[in-house]
Formats: sequence, structure tokens, C-alpha cells
Amino acid sequence: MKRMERWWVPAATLVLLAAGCGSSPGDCGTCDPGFVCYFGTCVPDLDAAGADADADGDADADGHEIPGADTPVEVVAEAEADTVEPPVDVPVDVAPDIAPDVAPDVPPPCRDPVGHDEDDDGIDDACDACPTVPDPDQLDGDGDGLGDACEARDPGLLSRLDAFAAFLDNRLETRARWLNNGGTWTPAPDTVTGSSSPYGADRWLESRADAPYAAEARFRPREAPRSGSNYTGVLFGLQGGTGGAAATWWGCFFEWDARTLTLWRNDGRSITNVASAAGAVEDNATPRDAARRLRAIWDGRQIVCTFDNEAGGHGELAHAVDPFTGISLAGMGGLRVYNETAAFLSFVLYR
Ligand SMILES: [Ca+2]
Ligand SMILES: [Ca+2]
Ligand SMILES: [Ca+2]
Ligand SMILES: [Ca+2]
Repeated sequence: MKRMERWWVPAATLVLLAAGCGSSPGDCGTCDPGFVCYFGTCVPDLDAAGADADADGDADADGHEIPGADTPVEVVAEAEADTVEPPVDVPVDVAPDIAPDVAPDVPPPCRDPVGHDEDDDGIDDACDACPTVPDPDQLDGDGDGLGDACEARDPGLLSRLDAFAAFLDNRLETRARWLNNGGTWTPAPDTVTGSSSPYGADRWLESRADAPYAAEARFRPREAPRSGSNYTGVLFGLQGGTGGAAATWWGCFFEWDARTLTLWRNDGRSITNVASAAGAVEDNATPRDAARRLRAIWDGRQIVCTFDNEAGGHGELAHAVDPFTGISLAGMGGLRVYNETAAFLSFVLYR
């Protein structure tokens, strides 16, 4: 006998479920399997086939699972689980082995090359973070785009190339409007040769702004000079005079005979040796045609001249500038030879 409180099946449903039952109360005749007679109506036998006990709906009237009656959905899911798992593991195991071979520290390809590599380090001038110093690793510790090899001693001072002349007719030179004053300046592939005898000859760029900046020139002295002091220099703080002549300038110079590094200033009346590095900056045996580099760095407080040659020679000097003298260091950058002939390889203004 069923309890009344278990009756929740709607009356309309009961009519549909009453197939095979009699019409009198208590007389159902024979109910279908899974049904019981209740006041003349065949109703589901909830004790024998509980919904919760047969979640997949394939139980028989007594609640027993029917062998082989699992749904196609379950069969497919199990089959896929067996075949999908191996591919999932493959990329996880393979990726660590591939990564070291695929991602070495190689700079990305140069997207807009000029087809020239001034320092022959494999990096095109247009993409070289330091175009005049071989640095194939392109290290840039402070991430400002200027390679470590080109930074000043204080890496926070300079941050970019303001002008770079490889002395080729390439796109990086278009801003450089060179003006010549005295001597002879002869363009050649990858160089421009300045010759002055006995007086100085200047070559300079259009005007640039003030500190901080650095001007750099690389050069190879040419045929031996006849006599006297022989200077090759990088100019900065150039002030234009009348008739295109440079009226005043500062310059870091290398002198051939004594192999010295000196700082000079032209105040418009005379040219004065302001400071000198102690002793020679290279060995006397260094060949005349060795590549050398002069750099003048102005940070707003002091001028630092540095010298390097390809044999490892190095020297530098520092000169504090008295801010009350009113001496301007703003202006143009350039090249100078005095009683000397030198082939200039490149010129750079850093900001
Ligand atoms: Ca390069
Ligand atoms: Ca380089
Ligand atoms: Ca940098
Ligand atoms: Ca060059």
C-alpha cells in the first residue's frame, strides 16, 4: 500500500499512465511492469524504480541496470578520452627542448637598413645602437636605445644619436649640412680627408643645442706631416662668425709627435691650450694609419675629452667650466686638422 503523501504526479499524467488498468476502485486488472494498482488506477511503483537510483534512465522495473544499455554519449566520451590525452602531453614535453635553440640573444632583423655597417659588427648603421663601436650583442643596460658601448661614464647623460655621419650618401646623413672653412676636404668612399698646411681647416655641422651632448670623430692620419705640431681634433660649441667662418669653438685634439690629448679653445682672439692629459695616450710604436677616436663630452659642468685607438691605447682629461665666465658651449660640432692630414671615418653627435 502506498502512502498518500507520495502522490505528486499531476492528474493528467495519471490518465496517461493508466494503460491496462480497470475502471473500478481497487480493480486494476493487471498493471504493466513498474506500475501498481492504486484505487483502481495503475501508477508508477516509486519504491521499485526510484528516479535518484537510476540517473541514466536505463534501469528495468526492479531498478537493475540493463547490460549494454549505456548511452552513445558515454561511449564516445570514454573513447575520446583514451585517444586525446597523448597529444595533449606532447607539446608540454617538447616546448622546453625547442626554446633554447629558437630564441638566442640575436637582435631582430633591421627593418629599414641603409646597406652600410660602419663598425663592421654585423649590425646595419640604421639599426646599430652604437654605430661606431663593434657591439654585436647590442647591449643597452638602461634601455634608452643608445648601446652601452656608446654611453658616457654616467649612462644617464646621453640617450640617443642626434646626428651620425658615416661619410656616405645615406639617409642618416641628410640632416648633416657640412660647411668647410680652409684647407681641403676630399670625400672618398666611407671617409672625408682633411688636409691643412700649415694652418687649421675646419668642417662643421649645422647648429645644435646645449648640454648634455657628446661629439665624436674617428680618423686615420694619412701621409707623414713635414714638421711642427700636428693636430687632429673634434670640435664642439662652435659659434658661427661672419663670412661662414667659425668665430669660436672648443676642441679635443690628438697630437701626432707627442701622442698627447689636449683641450683647446678659440675665443675669437686666440687659440689656447686649456687642459692636457698627463703623458702620452698611446705608444710611439702605434702605426700612423691606426684608427683613432676622439670624444668630447659636455654635461653642463665639465668637459671630458677621451681618446682611444684600435691598439688599445686610451687616455682622457676633464676640465671644469666656470659657469660665471659666460662662455657658451652651445653650437655646432665638427672636425679640424692643423698642420696635418687625416681621413675621417665618421662623426657622431650624441644627445
Ligand atoms: Ca654596425
Ligand atoms: Ca655597433
Ligand atoms: Ca643605453
Ligand atoms: Ca665611414
